[in-house]
Amino acid sequence: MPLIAVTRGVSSTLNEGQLTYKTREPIDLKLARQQHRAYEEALESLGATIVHLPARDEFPDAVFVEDAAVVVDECAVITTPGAPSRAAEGELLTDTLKRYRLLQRLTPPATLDGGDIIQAGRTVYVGLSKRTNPAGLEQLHALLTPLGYTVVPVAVKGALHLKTAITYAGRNTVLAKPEWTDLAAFKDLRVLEVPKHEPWGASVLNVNGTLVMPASFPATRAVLERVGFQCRALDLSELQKAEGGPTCLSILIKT
Ligand code: CIR
Repeated sequence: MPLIAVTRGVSSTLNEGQLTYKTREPIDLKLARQQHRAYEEALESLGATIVHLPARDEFPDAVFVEDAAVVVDECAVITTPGAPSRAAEGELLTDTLKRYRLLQRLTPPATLDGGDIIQAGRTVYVGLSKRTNPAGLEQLHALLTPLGYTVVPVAVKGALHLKTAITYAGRNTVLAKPEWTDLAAFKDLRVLEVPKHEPWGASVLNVNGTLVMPASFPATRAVLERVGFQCRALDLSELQKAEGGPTCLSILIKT
């Protein structure tokens, strides 16, 4: 099925972005841009068509485009990301997303980051985190349940987003850092655990059956490959310094 990947260029202000769990380290912008381009090329080689939006320097974190919208088959929900510096990022996506989907919007007091959303078939898991509040959960629930989705709230403990703690790898399997979430919500799925020394390894992105993941987690890659997943490891060091990972750099849209 044709797949669009919406991305956004790296802001020259990325060094001023939000940090919650990581200590600030200088980000090499030139390298960050090379890594971002290599990410786009990897998605292209896996069959996605890249829709690249220009960097917006007034939004340091806007390269992490996933947080500003949630796209399902029937609609695109423009979110209000939970960090005040990011709250208006959803509006930057409306012109692009309306080409592919009916648009819906969350309204105050809802805040929700796309990084807190996991979709596994018709089930949508919503992480309650520092970024996604109960009003965000309620509004997403009100939009998606009439469309036939089951919306499941999940606690996020000690991680920025649900997708920092757990992602859906495909084939009824999730990859998790168990301490950072409540695995009871995923009891119907097979759970693979990241090795203890790679706590940030749980975030992988399934693109047409291949898992795009950071090269810095080789032991996690081995866990995935042992059970038959195809992996594509990328150097994302500079984007990881900004607390980003492979999922947050794109919005995938089936067309
Ligand atoms: C932030 O704190 O919002 C950014 N520095 C990182 C966002 C990463 N987003 C994601 O994993 N979905």
